[in-house]
Amino acid sequence: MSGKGADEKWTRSGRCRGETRGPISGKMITLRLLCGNGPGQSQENHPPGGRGIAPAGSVLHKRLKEKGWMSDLIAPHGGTLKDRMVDPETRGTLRGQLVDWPSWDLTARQLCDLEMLLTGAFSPLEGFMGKADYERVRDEMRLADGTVWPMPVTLDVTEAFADALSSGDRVVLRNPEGVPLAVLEVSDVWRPDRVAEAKAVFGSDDRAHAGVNYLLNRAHPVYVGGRLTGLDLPAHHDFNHLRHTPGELRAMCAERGWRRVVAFQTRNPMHRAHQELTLRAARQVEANLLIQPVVGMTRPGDIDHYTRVRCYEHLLETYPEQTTALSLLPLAMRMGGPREALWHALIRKNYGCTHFIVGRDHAGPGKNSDGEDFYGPYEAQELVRRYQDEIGIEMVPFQMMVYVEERGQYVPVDETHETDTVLSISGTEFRRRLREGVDVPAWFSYPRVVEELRRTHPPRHRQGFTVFFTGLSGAGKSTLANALRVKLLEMGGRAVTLLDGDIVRKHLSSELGFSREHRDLNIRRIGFVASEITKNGGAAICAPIAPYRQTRREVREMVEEAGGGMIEVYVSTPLAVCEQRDRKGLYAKARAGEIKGFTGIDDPYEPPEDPELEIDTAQCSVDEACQRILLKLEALGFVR
Ligand code: PPS
Repeated sequence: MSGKGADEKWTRSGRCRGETRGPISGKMITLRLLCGNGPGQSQENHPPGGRGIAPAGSVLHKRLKEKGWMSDLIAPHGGTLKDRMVDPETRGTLRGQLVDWPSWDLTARQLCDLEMLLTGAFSPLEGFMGKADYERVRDEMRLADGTVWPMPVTLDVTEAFADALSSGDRVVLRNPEGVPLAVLEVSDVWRPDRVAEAKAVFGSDDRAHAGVNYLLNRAHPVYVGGRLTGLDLPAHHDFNHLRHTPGELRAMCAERGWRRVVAFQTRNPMHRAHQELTLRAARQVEANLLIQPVVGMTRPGDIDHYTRVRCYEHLLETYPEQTTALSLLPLAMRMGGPREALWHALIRKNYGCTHFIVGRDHAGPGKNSDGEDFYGPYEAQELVRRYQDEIGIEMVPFQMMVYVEERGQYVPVDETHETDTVLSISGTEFRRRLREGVDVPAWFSYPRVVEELRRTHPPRHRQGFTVFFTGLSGAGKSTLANALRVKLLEMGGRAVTLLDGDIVRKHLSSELGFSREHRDLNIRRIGFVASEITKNGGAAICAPIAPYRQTRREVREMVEEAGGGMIEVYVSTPLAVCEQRDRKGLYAKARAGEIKGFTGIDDPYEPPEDPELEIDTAQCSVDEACQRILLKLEALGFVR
């Protein structure tokens, strides 16, 4: 097979070469037969775009129909699987036409949503929501036609892009490399009230909630709705043998004779408790088990999906071979608790599952700014229970699983007795053990899973970190940053990079000025470089003014997402002292009006609200300040 995009995927994944079994994969889903590439079958059976399976009219489709396999499966949400990929001929025509159409480069989150839309995983949606669907989903958890749907799926764009659009226009949606993936026929363009959306959908406008934070701080301000025509699915180059469209998974169920399938959703590594829970659930409802972890976007700070999938593959060895399968879900989670649980159930229905496990605190976003949980631990179960008859997928509710020492067994917490010795290790405690290289008991996990996690998540003293100084010009940031750099080099063990304000402006941001927009861009660049250094185990020391709280927060997110630590040091030397020092003579010029928009004089500086350290260089020496930073790094485990 030749050609680009999704067609290639079949070749790359090896699925059409008739070999899907990986090293551990007695249990991997075998699609060999279903790809129509076995003896006597031609590749003409392949669907457009290459990933759907058994297109209408194909030999395979006929075979499945004759045997009544497809009809035995649970119906997709809304009745029909909305595969939005076009046939090769239409695709060729569209590719020739779209060159002059407006074009939008999709964000990481939009790419995930697009894939879910194009494959039918979001059936009955046929595109990004229009205003009527959006408003009813937000307010009543239903599409405009009354179908249950709890989560907005919207395409957010910039004001500038939206200004040039009107209803009926066709927009080309591209991946970050510029490859056209789909065409959107614009039905609506509107400015949503994003705070109202956050309150209605997430029950809060607190930015400590990852979904709220994305909506209010990262999403663009205008929504564009419309039907999609799919040209190519987003390309994946990882774990292709474990990625399936709803059509492929349905065909697999049909092929294997799976009628009752219980799905398990996760964004975390799985340990013994999860294994016990999923097996119990499958036995309880006498169903086959589909482990379907999310590999799109999860909560910032989660363990990366590459590591997790290797762990799942190890774990799969512990399940009965004939009855369990692993498949990856390219969903971008919103961490929306109850609404998200209901959404997950609908999605699993589209993949052919009849049952869905909802545990404690499903898709929970953690604690709010006051340290309280956003949702009750079993609120998600309550919501799914309310809708399960209407949506037709059955929930398998589960309590938290704990280990009872005397019985040498995991049981749901409500089945323990007062005299039992109950053992459990929380996610936080497990991460601490990884971070500090502390032993993980055998009752908690499997040695190969822990080993895998330790490989990519070494203890803190071997991880990278970023020390981010912020403060007024002349506050002493560069002096401290230089001294810290030398101290760290003296200690050894890590590559150290200094990203000083002036140096960055000379090499990385030489074209930028000091408007808010340019300052933000400058800081994001620094954040990007620092996160790359951190990811690779180095120490990045940044020393820009970075006057805006939100941009500094973005840097923290980037660094933490890269799997390292961020230490924000507020150099709080008062303006009067900085001005008196005036080493570069810039304050004098700013006061004289020769420089406009000078931080602290006629431009704002927003002090950090919760920095790891605050240092006033008028009150402490350089050595003293360095010691405080090193002690902080030591307390956090980054140096020892
Ligand atoms: S920012 O806001 O973080 O992008 O600024 P930064 O890149 O750190 O600024 C680097 C140095 O530019 C000098 N400078 C100014 N600072 C603030 N406001 C205005 N308008 C301005 N014009 C020039 C200033 O000396 C900064 O260096 P430091 O090391 O902070 O003194």
